[in-house]
Amino acid sequence: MSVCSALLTCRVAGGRSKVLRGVPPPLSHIRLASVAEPGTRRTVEEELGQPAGYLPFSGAKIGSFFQERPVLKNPFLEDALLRGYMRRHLPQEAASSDLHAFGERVANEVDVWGRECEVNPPRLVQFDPWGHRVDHIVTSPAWKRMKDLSAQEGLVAIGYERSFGEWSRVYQMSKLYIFSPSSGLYTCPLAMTDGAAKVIQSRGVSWPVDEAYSRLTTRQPKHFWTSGQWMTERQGGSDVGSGTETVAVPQTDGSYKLHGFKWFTSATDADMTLTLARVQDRTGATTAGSRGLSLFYAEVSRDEDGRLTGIEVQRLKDKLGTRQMPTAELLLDGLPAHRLSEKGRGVASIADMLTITRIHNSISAAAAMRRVVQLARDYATRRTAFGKLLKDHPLHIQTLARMEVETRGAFLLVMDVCRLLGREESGVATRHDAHLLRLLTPVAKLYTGKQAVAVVSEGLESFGGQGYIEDTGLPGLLRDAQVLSIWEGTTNVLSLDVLRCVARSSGMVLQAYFTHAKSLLAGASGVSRLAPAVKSVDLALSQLEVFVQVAATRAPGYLELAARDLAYSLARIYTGALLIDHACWVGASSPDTYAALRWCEQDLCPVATKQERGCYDLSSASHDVELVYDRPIQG
Ligand code: UCC
Repeated sequence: MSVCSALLTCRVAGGRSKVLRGVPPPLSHIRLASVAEPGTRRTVEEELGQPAGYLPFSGAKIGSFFQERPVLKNPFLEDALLRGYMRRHLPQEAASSDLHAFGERVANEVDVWGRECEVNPPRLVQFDPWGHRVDHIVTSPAWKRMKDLSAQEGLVAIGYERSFGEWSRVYQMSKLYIFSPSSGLYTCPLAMTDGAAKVIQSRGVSWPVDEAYSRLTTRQPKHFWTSGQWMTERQGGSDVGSGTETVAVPQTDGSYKLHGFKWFTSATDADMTLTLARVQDRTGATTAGSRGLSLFYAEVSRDEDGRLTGIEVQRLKDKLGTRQMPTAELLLDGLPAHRLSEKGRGVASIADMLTITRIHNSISAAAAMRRVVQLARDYATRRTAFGKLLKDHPLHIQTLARMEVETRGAFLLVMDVCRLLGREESGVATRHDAHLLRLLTPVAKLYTGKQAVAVVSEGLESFGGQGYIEDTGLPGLLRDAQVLSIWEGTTNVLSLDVLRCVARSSGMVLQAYFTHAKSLLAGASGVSRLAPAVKSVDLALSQLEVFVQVAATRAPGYLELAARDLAYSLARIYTGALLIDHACWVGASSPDTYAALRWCEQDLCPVATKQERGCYDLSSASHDVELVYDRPIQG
């Protein structure tokens, strides 16, 4: 018997062999049994002196080949565009060495926690063994570790410390970009925490929110708080002006008690929340619509019996994805709260939070694309099909390259929004920057949210059937991506928000857009390798200008029908200009140029193309209705 055989089996009484449990079968030995050509080598059975056809329950019998898994490497080191962008805009050693170290931590430590959050989702314990209501949301140890890590790494704090001046937001969001796909969705509470800190800072850090502000922005894990953002009620989360039923009953000390039902509250294990409610007057009456809404601050606390103060957790939501994170239905039954806004200014006051959470959403979308591309390209160096590695199949690499172009575009678009946010917060923003930030925030959110689903879905396909197998962790990427186009404003709601900000600014946001997009092309004049891309963006900008002029003369319904295509056009053209600008940078690489050229090959201005085809005429709207409600002909 060979040494290998001796390791694999041992003789027991009666002359039978048994496989030793827990001993990994040596590959060379198994191959001998399974692939040896007849007559050339002896089988295991022959070596052991067993009759031919003997079938032990052996690991050898499930075959010897196993597909190699994709390996997550340091997501900072692996990302050529992120590193180039940082070298160009934030070359300080302190920033890049922190990103390098954090990338190492994400790959080697945090990613496993993220997976633990997925397989060990939160659960609700409503009653203690003696029947008392406790409403404990039990989360995994990994979820709790994410909270400590977030404080230590300054994932919210960096935005408020502003150590890198106007580039602080870019730095903070770069860390979140590296973290997001491994975070077990902890980026969701961080988004709302950041949004709450921003609202408090904008309104002035004073009682009753001064302590909250310091806790939201601390690096001390023991002091760190997260915040919720409870906006969605049973009637829906888009039209909050008419959908909010929660009332705020004034108390004699100037505070309020909230009564209502919040239908979708994410990261419900938060320490505090910002929420909207209608202040009751002395007769108990409230004002309807947006003008009746005010913004409130409430802490989530427990009384000495362990009961939540003024809150009952009705149930946890059973969601398609984001299962790592508790999302609950809450009955507010006298929740103590403080009004933060003037009466009736709730929506306008929470808008700062919406800006921040929408930017976080866009970062998570770009990060999801980046992660699936990183894993897919690693896998392509390991998996063989039709006689060669996937990376040597040009069609496979073409597919990955298309995903890469989308990912690069998303990254540059989102980072430009972060750049504008950083400028605004450090006091160097011009009016033009402020207009651009207002316009591009919904544009980036809606565009990247949609593209994330498409790119991650394509990414799963590049793993073949394994991309569809739950415990590879890959399907979770797609489930989690799907929410990015839904929460924080759906694609259509944000498209209408784009129209609204154009109207409210009397077109100034568009003026800023055209001026800045053209200035991004300036560096490329005379750069022949980029000429086709520059020509496409130039043409698309002219088409967009014509569209805007024509649309301004039409009835409002015309613009509403065009809203989504307009938002897509704004995203594609601006992203094309950003890719061109980046490719002109002295440190740019030839893939940067190639990505710009490829991006600009698509229809950059679909709103003009569809306008030409009459897609927004009123007759189109009625044809759409007929088509959607087409019924079989009777008889
Ligand atoms: O369900 C949810 C999920 C929670 C989980 C969060 C996790 C996030 C993690 C992401 C990272 C992984 S949250 C709820 C989702 N719902 C929304 O996002 C709301 C969607 N709907 C809208 O955005 C609508 O456009 C509304 C609600 C804002 C429309 O309401 P109104 O009342 O019709 O608003 P108006 O009249 O357009 O605007 C009222 C005021 C105006 O200011 P004033 O009065 O000074 O003129 C607007 O300029 O608010 C201002 N305003 C804004 N300002 C409205 N929207 C904005 C904005 N986006 N930016 C700046």
